[in-house]
Amino acid sequence: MNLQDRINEIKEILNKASYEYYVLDQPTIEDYEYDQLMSELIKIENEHPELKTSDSPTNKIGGEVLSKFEKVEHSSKMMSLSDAFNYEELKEFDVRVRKEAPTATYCCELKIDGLSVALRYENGGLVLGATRGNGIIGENITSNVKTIKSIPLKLSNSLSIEVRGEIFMPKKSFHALNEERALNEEELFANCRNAAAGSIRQLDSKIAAKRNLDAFLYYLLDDTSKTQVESLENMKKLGFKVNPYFKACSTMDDVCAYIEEIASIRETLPYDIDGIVIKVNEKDLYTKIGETVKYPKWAIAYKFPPEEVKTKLIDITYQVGRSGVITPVANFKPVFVQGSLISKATLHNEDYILAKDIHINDIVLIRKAGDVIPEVVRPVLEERKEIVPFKMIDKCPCCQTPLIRKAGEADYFCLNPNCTEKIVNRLIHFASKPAYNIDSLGDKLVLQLYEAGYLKSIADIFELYQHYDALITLPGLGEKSIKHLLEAIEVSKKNNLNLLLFGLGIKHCGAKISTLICKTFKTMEAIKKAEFETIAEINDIGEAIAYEIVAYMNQPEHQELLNKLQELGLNMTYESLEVHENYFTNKKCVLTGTLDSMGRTEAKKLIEQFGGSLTESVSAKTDILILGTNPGSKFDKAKKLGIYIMEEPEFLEKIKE
Ligand code: 0OX
Repeated sequence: MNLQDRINEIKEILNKASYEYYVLDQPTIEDYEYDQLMSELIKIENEHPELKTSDSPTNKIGGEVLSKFEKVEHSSKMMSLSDAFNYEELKEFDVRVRKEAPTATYCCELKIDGLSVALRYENGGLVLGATRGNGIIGENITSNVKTIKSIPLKLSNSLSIEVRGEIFMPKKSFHALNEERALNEEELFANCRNAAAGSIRQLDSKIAAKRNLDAFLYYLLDDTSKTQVESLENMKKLGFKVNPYFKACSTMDDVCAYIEEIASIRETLPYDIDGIVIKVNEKDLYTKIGETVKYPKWAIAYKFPPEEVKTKLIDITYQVGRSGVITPVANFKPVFVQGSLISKATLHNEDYILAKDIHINDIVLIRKAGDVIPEVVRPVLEERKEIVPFKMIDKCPCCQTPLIRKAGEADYFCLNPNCTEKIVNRLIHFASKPAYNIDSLGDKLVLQLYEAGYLKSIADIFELYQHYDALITLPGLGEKSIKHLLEAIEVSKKNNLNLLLFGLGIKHCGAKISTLICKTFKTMEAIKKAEFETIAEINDIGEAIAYEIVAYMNQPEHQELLNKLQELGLNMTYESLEVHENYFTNKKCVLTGTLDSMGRTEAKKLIEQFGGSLTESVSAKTDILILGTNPGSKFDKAKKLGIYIMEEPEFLEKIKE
């Protein structure tokens, strides 16, 4: 047998074995035999690279390392789905559909909680895998898609087709990955979807290959099937993995019964689903029913109500906020809620706890409000064995000062101006992202610098440079990190005035109000002198806010602080920033190296003008790494995390758009 014949033979066995194992879930050959054949093929391809083809099963191991993902235009718009949150909204959908197409029936599918992908095949070979992106332009993730075992690299027919579906990470792989990351002290993924998205965005396909991603396909373009059910059957025949739970339903009542059935087995599924997709089954009705710019009108996603999980309330602890407000916090036995592990939730105040009848040792229901913030729904009274009487604390948990609750207010306050937790939280708030946004000055560092005696007031931040020699000797810090910190502090001094006003932490003066005040008064000098009535007259600002601002500005210690900050060189004027939406809107950017055309401050200003942000360090949350000359370690980290790398010419082009 010549080499080419042997390659063909191995490929055929491996492709068949992969299909049987990963798509049909019916293994036919031993893992050992599979591995041996794979090794033989890798060896042949290494010795004869000219014989390696793009559909070789060795692609499943990964190998290609990209510097960035290229953009690709979709052959037709990749649409998303409009949502229904209850049966009422589903009935309304049904009425809308039947108005255009009275005879319509439905095909129900599981809504896989992953990320959409488009797969293009030419002459039977996989030539492109692309993310949805904005629906018109996505990113080319072909080398990573090729590592997904259930996605065929070659179809049995030499067809040129496009299929779309969902890439996901099975629950088991997600837990294993997070366990490994915990051991390596790496940031954990919040849920299966984030883990899948983080993995598919790896520029090194070898990393993606190790992440055990999987995919269900649900849409075949230019298909001649009469119904969606037929289309799914057709995709199965072509060798694609199709989720087995799809079901034809004639009426909305059948659809609701299907939803109930799936809801009852949801937890036992080996992958996360976040709802049910209901599509009109008859494809010839799609044109008649039509679509909006974003969604097809012939399909809808029913979203499951937020998951509520039982756990034991172990303790109620208390936090002292920057204003001195005392917030009780529920500490419960850690539980997974909608894919993330949580152990704490705010209990707001005494009245909230009393109204909800919450007691330590209760079994409580936890859910994520708005899908993000954990919340204690209620105690499970049927499971209560004893009542541990709840009594709100009467002394500050930090400084033991007796707490005050003003008449008509729900909150207790610690009024001690020297309360450590209060001061530290004030400093943390000042340096935080939404406020003065001092990049390297995170919560832990604020606390460390406070405890070491270098940071007591906001003004101290801007005098830290005087302690350079001492700071570099502090544990965990060194020349590099302190230089970095001092640079970030220096850069921040040019911040717009609204960030400074918000950073001061005046009661009721949040980010939006601060901007409104600055837009009206333009300078800190004018704000200091502003009269109660003038402030209260501003649209959206009432008397309560005006009172707090005037009261703050009238206190001699605050006047002293503001004068000091001015002396230290902080910007005290407001520059109106009309935010124009463009590519950078809501994007988190990091710059490494130097740009030829502008400095860091200018780049930051430009990005912020479009509603984006430029921060110091790369994390999984970074969207774009802007690559200047002589990049540092941020470049390697961004590559590892699969973050989009943007070179200077593209940056300039996108800024101009
Ligand atoms: C899913 C899923 C997503 C096709 C036409 C508009 C949306 N997450 O499981 N999308 C669709 O359908 C597309 N079906 C699904 N099952």
